[in-house]
Amino acid sequence: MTKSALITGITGQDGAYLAKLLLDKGYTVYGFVARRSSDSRWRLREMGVEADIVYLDGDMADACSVQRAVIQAKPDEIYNLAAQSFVAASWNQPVTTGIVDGLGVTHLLEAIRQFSPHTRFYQASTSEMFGLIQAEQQDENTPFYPRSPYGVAKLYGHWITVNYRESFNLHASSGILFNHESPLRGIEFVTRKVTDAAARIKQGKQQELALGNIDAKRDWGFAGDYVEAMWLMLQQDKPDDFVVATGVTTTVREMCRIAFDHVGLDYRDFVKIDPAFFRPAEVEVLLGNPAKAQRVLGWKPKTDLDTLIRMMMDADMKRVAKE
Ligand code: NAP
Ligand code: G4F
Repeated sequence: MTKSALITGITGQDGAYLAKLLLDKGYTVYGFVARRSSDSRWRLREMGVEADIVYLDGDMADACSVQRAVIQAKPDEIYNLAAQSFVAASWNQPVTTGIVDGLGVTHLLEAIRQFSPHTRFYQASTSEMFGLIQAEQQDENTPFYPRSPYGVAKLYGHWITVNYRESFNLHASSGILFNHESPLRGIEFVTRKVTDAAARIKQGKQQELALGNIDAKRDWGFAGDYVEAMWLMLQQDKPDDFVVATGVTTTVREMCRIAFDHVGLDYRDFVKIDPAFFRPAEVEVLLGNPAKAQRVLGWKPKTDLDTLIRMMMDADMKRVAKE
């Protein structure tokens, strides 16, 4: 029988990759979409799936709309990807971030508990919950120490997912995903900011690139690989929490080198450090241990950072040339 899934945050990077993955598997896909004044479906068009989705409108801050969507879809699976996901913005919008990324999770879990308890639930948790890291390599047992309103809100979302699993026996799993990128990544995140700028500089449309802390280290993977891990979590008999990462960490500086190198430029000639891009509290380094995901889910990342950055550079070179 055809399975069905409801994806919140379907218009985001991961939503677009996940929608394509599920449609390719034969799912009926419902997309929970917030009303915006301008087009937000461009990623779904890029993936060629815009017309294949059943859209349900609402907002994670609005419990009534969340409840209505769950009742209308009564799906086999819900993937909660909706969030104010930009860490830097969370200091300027701490309350919205708390409501959408934190309480919004309860809106969904409560709707599932009351109206659709058979539904399996995936929560988009994050390595930002590790923040000021308490172990050199972070796994499912590493204590959390969030460093931003975003990290704090996500930690609430994570624990309420665990709590509803334990309290009400829901099939609710949490993916603690480390940074993952793609040509569909938002332009404000550092990898896309760099690949877009390198393409513009190469094509004479920009002169320099202002960045913040380029000594920060991240464990970067490819979004297309990571949505497979989300799906695998909901195919298990037992719900659980899983770290999804590559197990390799790299500085922003080295990522710049790879991107500029790909178009024959030296990043040192163009990157300027601007204090405006430093954060009130920084997560200096993240490095995940995906051993449990590999052992239980049979998941492994397929794309290394070099390949990922080259893929993003190629896409940005083409897009900038067309502008
Ligand atoms: P993204 O591109 O920023 O997408 C976020 C999505 O959430 C968009 O569809 C956005 O809609 C939607 N959204 C925001 N506020 C909403 C609201 N109030 N009501 C309903 N929808 C709302 O994020 P992403 O990179 O795909 O990440 C997906 C999820 O994984 C997020 O929860 C993020 O926090 C988490 N995560 C991401 C990473 C990563 O490295 N990418 C790592 C760990 C965890 P609009 O398009 O209309 O704005
Ligand atoms: O690309 P970023 O903005 O991503 P960040 O903060 O790691 O968050 C992303 O990954 C999380 C998973 O760990 C997700 F939960 C979250 O939703 C999001 O997807 O910044 C990466 C690093 C930071 O250390 C930042 O300080 O790059 C550093 N950086 C240096 N200069 C910069 C810049 N980041 C941005 N965005 N812009 C800069 O100019």
